[in-house]
Amino acid sequence: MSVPETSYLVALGFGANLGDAAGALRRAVALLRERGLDFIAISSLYATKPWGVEDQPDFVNACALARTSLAPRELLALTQGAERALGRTPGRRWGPRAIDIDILFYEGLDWRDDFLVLPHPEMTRRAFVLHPLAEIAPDMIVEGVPIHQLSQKFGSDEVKKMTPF
Ligand code: PH2
Ligand code: MG
Ligand code: MG
Repeated sequence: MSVPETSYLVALGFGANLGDAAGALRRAVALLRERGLDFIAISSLYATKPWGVEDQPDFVNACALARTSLAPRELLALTQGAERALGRTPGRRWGPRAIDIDILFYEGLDWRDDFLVLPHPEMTRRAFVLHPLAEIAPDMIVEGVPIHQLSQKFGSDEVKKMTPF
């Protein structure tokens, strides 16, 4: 008989703005699932205006909730391996990308090292994260405030819901 492993709730953010961006997000979820991540909820796809560097194509974004028994750095290795497998190449900060998979939140954890900061330090400033996440985790609390409340600070003009995932 085996003892069940403890698992933790995590939130992931997905984005892409090169080539078939919607397809890249779907392939990313399929690959992470194949590699053992247990998805609980996935938001709609959203068409979003580029943030940070504005002179680039619009993005497709989505967020997901999953359960994992991986430690944070192991989860980061998983997401970065999936990015590479899906054709992500090094590029400029906030610039165009074939796929981006960010760990936004890890249950019960405030974490900071040279490679990973949790919760994601920019997530509360990004409508392209807050709108999709509010769809699947409105009551999740980050920096003391529920996601649905944080998302209301932003109009929906730069973030348009497209289709179910
Ligand atoms: N990702 C970035 C920089 N800017 N803008 C949007 N709309 N969506 C993104 O996913 C995004 C961005 C760097 O990760
Ligand atoms: Mg990112
Ligand atoms: Mg990233």
